[in-house]
Order: sequence, then C-alpha cells, then structure tokens
Amino acid sequence: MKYLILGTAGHIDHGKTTLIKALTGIDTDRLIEEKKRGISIDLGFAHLNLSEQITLGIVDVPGHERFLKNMLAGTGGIDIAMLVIAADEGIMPQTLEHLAMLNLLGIRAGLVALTKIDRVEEDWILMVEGEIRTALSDSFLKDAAICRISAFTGAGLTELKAELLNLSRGTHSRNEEAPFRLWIDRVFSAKGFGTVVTGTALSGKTAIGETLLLQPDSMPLKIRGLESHGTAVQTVRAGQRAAINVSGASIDDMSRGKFLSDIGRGQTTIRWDALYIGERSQEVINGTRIRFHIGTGEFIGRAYNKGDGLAGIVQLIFEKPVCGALADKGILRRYSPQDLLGGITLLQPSNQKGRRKVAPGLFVLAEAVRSSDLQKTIEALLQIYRPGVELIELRRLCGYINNRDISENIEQLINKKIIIRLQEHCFLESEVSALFSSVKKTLLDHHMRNSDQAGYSREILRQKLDVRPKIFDLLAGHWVKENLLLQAGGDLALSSHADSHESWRKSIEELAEKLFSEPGLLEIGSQLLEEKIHPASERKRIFDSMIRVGILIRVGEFYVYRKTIQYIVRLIQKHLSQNATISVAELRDILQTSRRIALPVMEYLDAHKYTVRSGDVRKPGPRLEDLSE
Ligand SMILES: Nc1nc2c(ncn2[C@@H]2O[C@H](COP(=O)(O)OP(=O)(O)OP(=O)(O)O)[C@@H](O)[C@H]2O)c(=O)[nH]1
Ligand SMILES: [Mg+2]
Repeated sequence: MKYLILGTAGHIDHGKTTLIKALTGIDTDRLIEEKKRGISIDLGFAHLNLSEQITLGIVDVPGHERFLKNMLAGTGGIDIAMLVIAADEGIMPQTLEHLAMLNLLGIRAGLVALTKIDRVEEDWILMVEGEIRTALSDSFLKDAAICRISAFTGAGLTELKAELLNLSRGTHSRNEEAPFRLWIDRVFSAKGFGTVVTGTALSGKTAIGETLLLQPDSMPLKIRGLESHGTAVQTVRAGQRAAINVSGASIDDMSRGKFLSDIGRGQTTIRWDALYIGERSQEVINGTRIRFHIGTGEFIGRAYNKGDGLAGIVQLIFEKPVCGALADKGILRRYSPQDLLGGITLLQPSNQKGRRKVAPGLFVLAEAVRSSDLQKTIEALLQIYRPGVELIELRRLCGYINNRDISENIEQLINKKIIIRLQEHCFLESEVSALFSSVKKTLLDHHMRNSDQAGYSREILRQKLDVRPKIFDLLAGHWVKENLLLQAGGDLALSSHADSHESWRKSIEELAEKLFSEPGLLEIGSQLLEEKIHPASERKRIFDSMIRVGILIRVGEFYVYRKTIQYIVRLIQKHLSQNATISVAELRDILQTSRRIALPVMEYLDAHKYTVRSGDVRKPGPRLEDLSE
C-alpha cells in the first residue's frame, strides 16, 4: 500500500473544508468554535482510499491569516498540495501566501481545485483560470491541473479524484527505510489509555512496543498502542497519519513543535546555520526578529546573514533549543508584522558563538543539500567536523537518511579514495594526508636536531596536531600500519629515521670507545668531558644522549663508561674465584684508585646484584655468573 498525504491550502472561505467533506464524507472542522463561526481554526484530518493501492491521508488547514501558524503546522508533512480557489473570488492574499509557502517548503506535486463554480458563469471561470495560470507560472504548480468543482452540485468531483489518483501514482512515497519521525500535531488524553499524540509519519516506520525519543527533550517513550485513521494497527509507516498512545510521558510533556523520533537522530541547539531561500536576505536578515516554522512548531529567534550574505547562508539564534536535522525545511516569517521572509533549509548547529564567518565545509554542505547529493554531504560533514567522525555520529549528522544508504555511500567514497575508515571513524583522505604532512614536518625537524633520540613523544605530537586522544591513536596506528611511522618505545618516529638513528648510535658508540676506553679511566666527570668533547656547544647533547642510551652509567656522583663496568665486573669475578669475599679496600687496590671512587662502585655492584654485602665485605651476587660481554 502506498501512503501519501494531501494537504489543502487557500484563502479563507474558499471551500477547503466543504470540498474535503464532499470527497470523504468527513467533516474536518471538529471544534465548536469552528462550527459556530463557520471557519476553520485548527488542522482537520480525513482520509480517502483512492484505489486498492493508494491511501491518502488528508490535512485540512485554516485559511484565515491569523491561523497561519496552524496552517504551517499541517503543511510540513504533505506530499500533494490542493490549492483551493473559489471561482467567484479568484486569487486572494492567502492564495498567494500559501502558494509561496508550499513552494518554499519544496512541495513538488499538486493541483488547483477551483470551487464554487455553481456561483459563476463560464466566461468568468475562463477569466479566473487565466488569472490563476499567471499566478502559478513561477511555482511548482505551473503545469498543474485546474479542476472545476462544485461541492454543492457534486460537479467535477469524479474528475478531481481521477486527477488525485494520477498525481499519487506519479509521487514517490516517503522513505520507509529511513529513521522514523513524526511531528506532534495533536495531544489528548484518552480514557483508559493515557497520553495520545497524533501526527504524520514523515519517514520510517514504527510499531507497538518500540521506544522513540521525544525531541527536543530526548525523553524515551514506549509505544503502547497505534491507530491510523481510527483503526487500530500494529505498525505505522511513512506517509501515514498516526495516533500514538505512549507510556512514559504525561500530556503536559507533549505539544506541537515536538516530535517523536527513532533514537540516534536529530540535533538540538539554539544556534543553527541554515540555507536561506528567498530574495529578502540583504534587506531583512540582519538580526531581524523572526518566527521559524518547522514541522508543527513555531520558534522565535533572530536571523543573521553569515559571510557576505550572498551565499544565502544564515545563522538562526533561537530563544529555546530547536531540535532539527540536516535538510529540514521550514518557513521564516518576520516576528511582527508577520510577513513571509523566505524558506529555510537547516544545515548544522553553528560551531561558535556569534561567529559570522562561514567555514568552507558549510558552503560545500549547502551545495550538497541543494542537489540532494549524499556523497557530497558526507564529504562536507567530514570537512566541517574534522578530522574524524564516528560512524554513529555521522549518521546523526546526515539527518533522516537510512543507514544502508549512508553505508553504501561511505563504501563508494572509500573506493574512490576520498575517505578512509579507521575502525568506527571516518576521515577525509585529504585530511589524513594533511595531518600526516604536519606530523612529518614536526618529526623531520625533530629527527634532524635530535638524531640521538629514537622518536618523538606521542603526547606532544598529539597536542601539536590538536586532535583528541582517540583520533590520534587511530591515525598513529594507521600510519604505523602504512609503514610511514614506527613505534620507538613509547615514542613515534618517521620510518626513514630508523636508519639514521642506527648510524648515529653506532657513531656515538665509536666516539665513546675512543674517548673512554683508556685503561684505568674510571671516573667520568665534567672536567673530563670538557677536555674530551668538542665543540662545547655539542657537549651537553652528546653527554645526555650517551647517558640515555646507556653508554655512560651513573655511579654515585660520577659516571662510568659501560665497558669499564664490565671490565670491573670481570676483575671482581677473578678475585672472587680465588677469594671468598671482597672488601672495599681490596677493590680499591685492584682498581688502583681511591676509596672515594671504590665505595660508590662497590655500592653500584651491590645494587645490580653482582655482589652481595655481608657485614663489611661482599660475596658473589647472583648476576656475577651470567656476565656475557
Ligand atoms: N455555492 C457554493 N458554496 C460553497 C461551495 N463550497 C463551499 N461553499 C461555501 O463556502 C463557505 C466556506 O466554505 P468552507 O469549506 O468552510 O471554506 P474553507 O476554505 O474551509 O474556509 P476556512 O477553513 O475558514 O479557510 C461555506 O459557507 C460553504 O457552504 C461550493 O462549491 N458552492
Ligand atoms: Mg475550512
């Protein structure tokens, strides 16, 4: 079954409600006030089975200027518009205003119902039809059928139904695979059931027992019961009217302007960047107080041009948080007087307070949304939310698009080498390259100055890149896997650095051998270094790195060359093979040195378990045997 929503539009008293009653037998004026005054005040609902395969949900709107807010609450979710024009009056102000709004909301299908033809002559009808054609010439209805009707005589009703069937066949139904969303248009309490809300399912499907989020409150609600056009159902689908009995919320939690949604979609903020559609951008959008109509809601705020205003990007700052999603369309009216300012397509929450500059990604996003290009949209989002976005978040940023479409487009972008996926995160390939260039620059510089160091601190590198730890780990892991970087202990180095670091290490070993392998040289102190290492500017660096790589070993207050330690150990080994113990005095004699030096050496040997202290003397320690070099 195909489900579509037909919405009426048109000037007050032009016969919208009467026509719906003639078509469906349902009187959509429910309120006592409406009956008394003979005008529609609020939305009315009906339905019509056009064929075995097509059911139309119908939203009848009030034409009175004062109830435009209600009209817009009903028009947000329609697939086909029926612009009702009374033949006797012809085009009137709200005819044009409603037409402009339908146009701005991006509605594509519709027809004109020329009502009350029983009141006028044929010549008059022809004249009015001419007038209508002219008025429609710039709109989505420029080629639409004009159906002549009298709800009183029943003339034209058959032709009208045929035209509705024709239009419905040519109109795509809404996406059932997309996440579910329903803007609340009515709230009431049903005896024995509790809270019930009604609305039009804009996308997706939902069923009894499922949990939805009430937005913008992010309040989880469970579906206890479902009805569509008065019939109990298990499931409702995109394009269907639905009454939803929820548990978890009271009637006071619910109102027009809120919506029910699948979890994981919708973004809530008071600052939205948006695309403005209309001609009044320069003129009016400069802090202008506005009313923004989206879904069934009206939100008060101010609108500002972003950038030079020419690109049509505006920032809307609301008095209360607004939950919306990418590509959501709405209508902008001046706060007072309430004239129509234009149309709005939501892009993303503004990234910074009061920032008027437009990030390049936002232009790309605006263009992608204009052309409904999902791949471009994903690219633009990754550009805006750089450097990487988790898949689950990317889905939210894409709005009410089904997961499979998003995944397929990501796959294609991966194949085209435009994006790369690292675990659950997506990155623009260009972004990853740019980040690597910056890493490479930092590391090259560092390696050149510090060939003695195997790598560079991960944490400092991360801070330089200014990315979150999780993102950095993913990127670093990727670069290591691609053999661009290598892990050097806890540090990172360019792969190319490994060789130069190795040759540096060799050269420093050779230098140490040359400087310190003199027999009898035990104590390496600053004076010795001054004598031996030149130029002076290099002295500290060489000394530090010799300590770092273990060529020089700290013993008490001075340093000893590693090979000298090994030499000492061998002397002790020899001594202890002939004696049971060794004393500090004996060591001093063996090394032909002073007690000042022999004592810390002895203590070093104790600490490293070559010897074990026993009273005033030392016995062989566990490591004395396994001396290899
Ligand atoms: N003669 C004649 N009168 C009609 C016809 N259709 C509607 N009317 C009358 O026009 C008046 C307004 O009709 P409604 O259906 O309430 O008009 P509406 O467009 O719903 O008005 P609002 O909802 O207030 O904007 C009523 O008195 C109807 O009886 C028609 O085809 N012929
Ligand atoms: Mg009416």
